[in-house]
Amino acid sequence: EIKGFTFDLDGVITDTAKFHEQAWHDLATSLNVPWSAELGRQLKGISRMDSLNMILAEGGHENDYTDDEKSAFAAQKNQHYVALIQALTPADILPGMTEFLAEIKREGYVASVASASKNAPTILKKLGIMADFVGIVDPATLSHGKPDPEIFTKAGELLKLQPTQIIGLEDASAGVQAIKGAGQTALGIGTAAKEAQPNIWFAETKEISLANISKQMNG
Ligand code: B16
Ligand code: MG
Repeated sequence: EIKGFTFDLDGVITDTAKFHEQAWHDLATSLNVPWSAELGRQLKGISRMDSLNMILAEGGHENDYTDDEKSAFAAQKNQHYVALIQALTPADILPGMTEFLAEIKREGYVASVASASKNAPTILKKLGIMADFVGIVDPATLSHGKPDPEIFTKAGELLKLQPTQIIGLEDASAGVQAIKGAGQTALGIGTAAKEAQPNIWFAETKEISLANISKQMNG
């Protein structure tokens, strides 16, 4: 029996991808790396350092910078990103998710956050939904990023539930793989998530409700 939910943040609760993309695009341009929409898509759900390494590789610069220089580039991108997310308000919660969070709270389910973003607490505060979660996994404590199950396993531990009692929500293929690896039921959102064959799938966040989830779980 399902008793809780583990939530990815970017692409599930709010669309911060556009801000990540803007900040990475600017950094790439300053490093003479050509930007493409495809590169922007590939960075979704990927950790900060892995994202930087992908951008450098795209420009053939994988061996051109020291670790210190790379840290400085990542910090520069983050500074820009943090400035952009200051404008977030509760109106930036994706369609249907305010209602879904209220519904699960009303029905007695617990929720936690499994986001690779070190800025997750800032974002949740700006969206006004911090109190809807019993905890947020600190990505600084992780040894492996998604698709490794570690982040969803930790998010499940915060709920004090068994994996079989949990549904994980994700928009990225690597994230769906991570949920399945943690032994939780995977709820995928959008075309990218579909690739990893989630147990439950919705095209858009506005379709997510307890009733629509039960329909898919019971065939
Ligand atoms: P930060 P998620 C991920 O969030 C983003 O999708 C990804 O683009 C970003 O690089 C990563 O967080 C790290 O974020 O630089 O803010 O620590 O989808 O796991 O909620
Ligand atoms: Mg995501």
